[in-house]
Amino acid sequence: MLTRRQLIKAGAATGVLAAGSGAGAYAVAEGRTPAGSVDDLFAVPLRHAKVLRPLGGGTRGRRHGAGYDVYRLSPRDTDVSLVPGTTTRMRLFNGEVAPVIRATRGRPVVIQQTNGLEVPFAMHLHGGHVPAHDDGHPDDQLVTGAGRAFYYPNDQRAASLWLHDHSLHAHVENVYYGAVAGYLLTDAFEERLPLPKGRYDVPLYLRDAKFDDDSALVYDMDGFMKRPTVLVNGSPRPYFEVDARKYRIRLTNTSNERAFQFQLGKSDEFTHIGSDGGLLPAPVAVRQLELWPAERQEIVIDFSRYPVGSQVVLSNALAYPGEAPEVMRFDVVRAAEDRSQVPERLRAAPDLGKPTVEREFVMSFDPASGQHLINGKAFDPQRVDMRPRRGTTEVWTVRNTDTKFGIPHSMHVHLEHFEVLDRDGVPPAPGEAGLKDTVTVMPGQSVRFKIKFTDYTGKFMYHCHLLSHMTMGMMGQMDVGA
Ligand SMILES: [Cu+2]
Repeated sequence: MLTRRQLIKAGAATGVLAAGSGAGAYAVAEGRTPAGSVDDLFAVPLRHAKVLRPLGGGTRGRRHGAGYDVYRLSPRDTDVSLVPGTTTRMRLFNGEVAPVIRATRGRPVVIQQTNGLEVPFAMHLHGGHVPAHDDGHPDDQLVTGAGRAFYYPNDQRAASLWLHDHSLHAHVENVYYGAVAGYLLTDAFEERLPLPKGRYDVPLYLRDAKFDDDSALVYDMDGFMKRPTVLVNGSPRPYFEVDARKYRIRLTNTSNERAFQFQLGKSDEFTHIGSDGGLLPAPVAVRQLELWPAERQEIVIDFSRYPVGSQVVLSNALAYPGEAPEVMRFDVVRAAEDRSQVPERLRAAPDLGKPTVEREFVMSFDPASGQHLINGKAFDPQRVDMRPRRGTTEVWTVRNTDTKFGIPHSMHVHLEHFEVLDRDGVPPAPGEAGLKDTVTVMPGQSVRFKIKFTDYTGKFMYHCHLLSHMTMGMMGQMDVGA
């Protein structure tokens, strides 16, 4: 158990902006032999996220029962070799680093799960529009050895969703030790677009990590600036051999607190096509792109602009001082045909209706208690913080008042995606014009968004997705009524 003193320290230490010394951020790498280290650059090939097949084998999409697919997805302790010659114990779904379910709108998915971990587990489909019973309420935990089924209707727009633990006390460590999976939902609208598909549609699950000299993952709640290794699908700063053509790359940040600001090559241009809630209204040419914890950004990189033999580095402009900024390297190895295109129009945002309710959420750190609070309160599973009504559109204002400690926060809302209206009164940039489910709010900033409650009633969470803030209280509970 944490002492009160440790709690205060942990809370105070979570200021990403307040940090700056970077002391020791890369120190764990020093004194190691370069061979077989997680800190070697571009020494290992990118692991490709394993696409799971429905139970019963056979081809993907095989029908089971009344038109739904059944998967088995169970977390368990697994020893994996992230770099040759080393072993790391992780908590992984089906023993795989970030396995992926590919689902189609209109065809539900049932997931059967047994908790093979020694700690509780409560799986949440991040970005999913699902009944409360299947949403992974923090109290809805599977104890060790227990099992259940989750039902995901897949009645929502195509989007890159992901699965992670949401259990009341174990989620931070369960996510840190690797219990995440991808959930890529497509639909007929998206399938008709000429975007890169098949093996040119590549999900990348990014996170930071700290390893000890024996390649074991080390979790230190205070140590968010001391996780210098970046893993992409579990590969430490890998290289990825690509064809000289366009790729759709789906970026998901599964880190606890790490922010990325991606840059490609020498500030080369790439195309931003989607975010949390799926495709943007229109593609945006960018030279940098931020990705905060739990967010997704989808991009198209056209590698035909580079001669075969080129090596193009994706780097993080928000790396802490002393850290290697490199995230991964694309090696352009062969010419290739490319009939894919990025259309000028992608997907218009839906009309979320006229708002009739306004709410305000003040995100703040309390140095006295070491807790992170929403509207002055730490999470209490016995308390319902608000009762939105189904069919109602609301405007939420999220204010981050943590200027003193310089702590960024985010707001993630379960159940519904939302539309960002403005940041400090300024309309969102084109890259934020699509639907979102997680929005970052910098110290002193206010973000307003519009959200409509549809379909499902019951208890759902909203919280900061810097996971150690959430575990230190920055979460609330809404009970959506009919
Ligand atoms: Cu926060």
